[in-house]
Amino acid sequence: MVKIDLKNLKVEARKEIKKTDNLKDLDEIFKKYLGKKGEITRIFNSLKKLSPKERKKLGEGANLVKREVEEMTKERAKELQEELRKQKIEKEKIDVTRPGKKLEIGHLHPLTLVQREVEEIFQSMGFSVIIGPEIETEWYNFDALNIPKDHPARDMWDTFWLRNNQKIPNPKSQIPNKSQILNFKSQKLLLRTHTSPLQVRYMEKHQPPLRIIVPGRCFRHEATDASHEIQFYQLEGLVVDKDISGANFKAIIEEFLKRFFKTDIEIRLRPSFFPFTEPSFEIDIRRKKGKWVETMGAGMVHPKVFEAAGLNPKNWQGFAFGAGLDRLAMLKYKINDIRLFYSSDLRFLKQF
Ligand code: FA5
Repeated sequence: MVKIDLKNLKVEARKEIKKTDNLKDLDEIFKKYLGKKGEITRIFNSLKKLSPKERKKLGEGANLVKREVEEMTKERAKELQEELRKQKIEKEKIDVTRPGKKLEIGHLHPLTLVQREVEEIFQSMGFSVIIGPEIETEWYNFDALNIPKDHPARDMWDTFWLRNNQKIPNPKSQIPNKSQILNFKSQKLLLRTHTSPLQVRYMEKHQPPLRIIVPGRCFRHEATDASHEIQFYQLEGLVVDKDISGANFKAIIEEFLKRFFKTDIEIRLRPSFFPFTEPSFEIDIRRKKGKWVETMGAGMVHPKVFEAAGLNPKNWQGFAFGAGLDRLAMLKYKINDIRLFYSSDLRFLKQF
């Protein structure tokens, strides 16, 4: 008879089961003892060769060891599963006391900040904020502002013209009647070169007295440099009433500049020419001892502009101005190149 040391087998199995640290190895150990060719299974298979007495003794002993190995494996499996669960929890644990990762949040563009600040100042002085189209007709951008075709003054505004298939009445093929001629307004499209078209657009629909500002993007087909861009922002201002003078303009602009710059700045008025104002002047601004920056065109509203808007120039007086918002921002933040605003350079933008 083969001597089988069941006690030793059990001790060995227990040692191995205890030592294992993962479920896969545990499964291997289980198979080593109780798999098809396992050590305990082999004992059972050998029983038939034994005498009934020996069979009973060894069978009972092997059964006991089998149950104990099964029991130990079950226990260890439970322990290993519990360890795995703990490890998983540990891994997924969130430490709410740890400092959070800073999220990158966008912020407003310096030109938007300046536009909002300017709007607030003028609103507190009783102005309404109006916006208008960036694509304009030739009529509103030029003709209605007393800048007729072929007039040299048009060259002041290098224009981006748009291709549009507007049917303009051809006097040769179709004789326009009198009202057609009177009502004819050029619908040729362009990118507005300034915000002044809104003067006429607004006065057509609103009876004075009125006080408006119009912030908006303008476009000019010109070479760029440190103070000129092909796109830039203007702020139009228009005040119309029965009795408005240049003194009103000066007071309002001085108040605005004082509140906007909050620091000592110098202003210089130069006589100038705009077809839609008479008299006209240009306003340059500089910070202490700095370079003069041409910032604003202005003047008293020309009678022709009132007429184009359907108002009687004998009844109304007004002043208008058009300031470069980019130039105001440059002066305020000491920026020496307008092109930085449109460069999308985060090193620049993050400073605001
Ligand atoms: C005008 O555009 C007139 N419409 C202003 C005006 C309005 C006069 C109402 C009278 C009454 P001007 O072309 O000078 O004028 O432009 C006005 C301001 O816009 C300039 O002083 C400047 O600050 C700004 N500006 C003009 N062109 C550019 C440009 N290419 N890049 C940046 N800013 C510009």
